Amino acid sequence: MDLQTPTSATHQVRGACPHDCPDTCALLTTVQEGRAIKVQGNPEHGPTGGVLCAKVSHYAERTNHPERLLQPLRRAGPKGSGRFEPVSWDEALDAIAARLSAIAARDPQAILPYSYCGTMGLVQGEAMAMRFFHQLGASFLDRTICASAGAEALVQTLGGKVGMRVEYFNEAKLILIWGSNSIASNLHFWRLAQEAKRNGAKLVCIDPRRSETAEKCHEHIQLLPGTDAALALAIMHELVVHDWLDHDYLAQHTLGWEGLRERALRWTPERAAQVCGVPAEQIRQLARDYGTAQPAAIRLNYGMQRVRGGGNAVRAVACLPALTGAWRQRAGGVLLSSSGWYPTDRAALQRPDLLAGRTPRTINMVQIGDDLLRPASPAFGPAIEAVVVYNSNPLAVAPESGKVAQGFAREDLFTVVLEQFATDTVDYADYVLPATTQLEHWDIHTAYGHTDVLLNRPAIAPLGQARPNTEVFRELARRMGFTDPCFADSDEAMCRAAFGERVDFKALMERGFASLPVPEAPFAQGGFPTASGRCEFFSARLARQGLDGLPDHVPNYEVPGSSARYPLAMISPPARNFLNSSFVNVKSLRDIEGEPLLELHPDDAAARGIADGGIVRVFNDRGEYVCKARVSGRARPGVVNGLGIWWRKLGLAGTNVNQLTSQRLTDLGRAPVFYDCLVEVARA
Ligand SMILES: Nc1nc2c(c(=O)[nH]1)N[C@H]1C(S)=C(S)[C@@H](COP(=O)(O)OP(=O)(O)OC[C@H]3O[C@@H](n4cnc5c(=O)[nH]c(N)nc54)[C@H](O)[C@@H]3O)O[C@H]1N2
Ligand SMILES: Nc1nc2c(c(=O)[nH]1)N[C@H]1C(S)=C(S)[C@@H](COP(=O)(O)OP(=O)(O)OC[C@H]3O[C@@H](n4cnc5c(=O)[nH]c(N)nc54)[C@H](O)[C@@H]3O)O[C@H]1N2
Ligand code: SF4
Ligand SMILES: [Mo]
Repeated sequence: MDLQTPTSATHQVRGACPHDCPDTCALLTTVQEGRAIKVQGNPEHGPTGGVLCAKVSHYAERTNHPERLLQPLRRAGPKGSGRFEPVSWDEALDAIAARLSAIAARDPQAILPYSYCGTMGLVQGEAMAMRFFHQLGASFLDRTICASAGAEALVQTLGGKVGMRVEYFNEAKLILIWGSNSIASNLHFWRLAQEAKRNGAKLVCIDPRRSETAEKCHEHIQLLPGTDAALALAIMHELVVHDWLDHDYLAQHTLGWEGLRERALRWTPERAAQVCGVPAEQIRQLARDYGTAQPAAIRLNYGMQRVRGGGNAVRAVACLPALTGAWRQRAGGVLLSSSGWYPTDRAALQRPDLLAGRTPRTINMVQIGDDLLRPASPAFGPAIEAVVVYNSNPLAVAPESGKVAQGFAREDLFTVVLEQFATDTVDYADYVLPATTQLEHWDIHTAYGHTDVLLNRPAIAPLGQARPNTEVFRELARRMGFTDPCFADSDEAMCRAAFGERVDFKALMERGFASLPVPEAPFAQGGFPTASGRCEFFSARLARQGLDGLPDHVPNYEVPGSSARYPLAMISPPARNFLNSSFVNVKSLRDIEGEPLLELHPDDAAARGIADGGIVRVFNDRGEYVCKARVSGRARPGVVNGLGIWWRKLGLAGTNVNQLTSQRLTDLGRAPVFYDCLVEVARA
């Protein structure tokens, strides 16, 4: 039976998980009389294996949620109050088009799109939206909030966001799980790691937090945040001293070995132990394991690059497999992201030619707090007068949210938010436009944790008056007199255009997914997509920018233990049952998480008279956050874990963990430093 044809009261529709997660699962949605009643994993899709995480198993609950936004709204109270009145689509779109046109007549750069990965779909993400903002000449948004430090590091070292194929991790004999809570955020990799474990592999987790994943590995290296490059260099030190090197691979396929070797020799395990806050003997053992196990695989993840030196840290770790020649085997090497393998036709989707020679200024999404408060100046350009938010919740997710809230509270700022739910950001909108969910629209997806393309067909009609993002930008384009035929493209046509002939669209229509032809062991014989074709330990491009050409340990801005006023380092990794700030409003998932929590080590709690379950104030010069203390072995001494990302309005005192984080940027990639943050904690 063709799954797509409704032949009975219930039928199933193939789709793709839209969330910002490496696994990009293939979905099967069961529809009964036009209503989505169940979302499951597609068993035919290898990487999904028929299994979804707890969050998306609740996707039908999310879609049918009684609090879905189902009609356009206009502000009817002060900014931030969340008071609105319903309006028709025509009224809302006419008013928005008129206001944006008026601003654009003065300077379109005063208009800013603000979007991230609420959906990872190429079509509901940056396709019609980008066409619209390109034609308008709006400010560019530097989309750096998650991964750009690590991405830039990979590009400078391996030549792209490429690495091992995930499906071979189960054959490794050693797996380093580095800056990743895989059970929470990369579940389908964790299944492969467990298979490797059953086959005798050793699993080592490198993480300041005793995460759900760390406690299930053979070894946990509980280093201080922001010290990974020191650890990687000390591993290299041991590889050199014990000659656990693949000299042939080094000679043929790497660049800059002499310099890196010299630098590594300065990082004895004792020196790294001081910096990382772990025993030197543990570092020696880690290096011995890495130098002698075959094949040895590293699952690097983005948790370790949210600090000042995050780019250098990823560069240092990404060098390791070339020292030992681990790349020679398909179960050896490193994987941070696979997104660079995709032959996506971004120009066809986003149409940068519509800029017609203009080069608008760029606003970094990480510094939206400061930039919304910045007046016009020759260096900055015009003050930001309008923000169009879609696929993102900046009030909750951007750093230093006190300033973000102050910026969005500006009476003279015009804010439009396309959303599925009344998030913290929606509360500050002038107009709220109800958006469809993944079950209600077309899309096409790449992944960053495997190498398949997935198609998402709508399973049900849009609920209420909800519309896909694409439809909103089509309608605004029409009202603003944009006549290029691309503004009439349908969503299905854009799905086809995303890869052109390079991916078999017929297979996508029939099965829902198609695999890219990526080699099993892509760098077994070198062939890195760098300028030199080698793994670049030394990057001439970075050196030309005046940066260190070799990876090094770059200490945090806020070094753990360096401040008497703020003696604790705070990291804020995701809570397992939320996805960034999505799902916080799904009651069944919120009930599992309970309340906003701060995990503290028993010694740090005792020193402050804090009991498990007590309410605490977490604070620094940027602000204050009130939450419940969880005194537990998940935290190491000197480091507290503020699990994210709660909605501010569902927190105990109207803020969340980002009230404390800073707007500073990483060494590479202009990314945020969420996990480079000193605080003090006291009983509330
Ligand atoms: N359940 C769930 N899954 C998710 C998400 C979610 O919010 N919830 N978010 C999705 C998104 S957008 C992303 S980018 C990924 C994020 O997932 P990951 O890329 O895995 O990154 P994080 O979850 O930020 O951090 C992973 C681990 O790194 C640790 N860590 C923090 N600082 C350091 C450090 O300095 N060094 C080292 N070695 N480790 C450190 C944290 O304690 C955490 O356990 O997950 C995606 N999947
Ligand atoms: N302290 C701290 N802060 C962090 C992080 C951290 O680890 N710690 N993680 C950071 C990371 S890795 C990331 S990626 C960012 C994530 O930041 P965001 O990308 O903003 O992610 P979400 O919080 O999930 O918000 C996405 C919003 O998009 C909406 N949405 C989903 N699909 C659609 C759609 O089709 N149309 C429209 N219009 N809206 C849609 C959802 O309802 C949701 O409210 O947060 C960052 N912030
Ligand atoms: S594991 Fe990731 S990709 Fe799969 S359903 Fe959950 S959030 Fe989506
Ligand atoms: Mo992310």
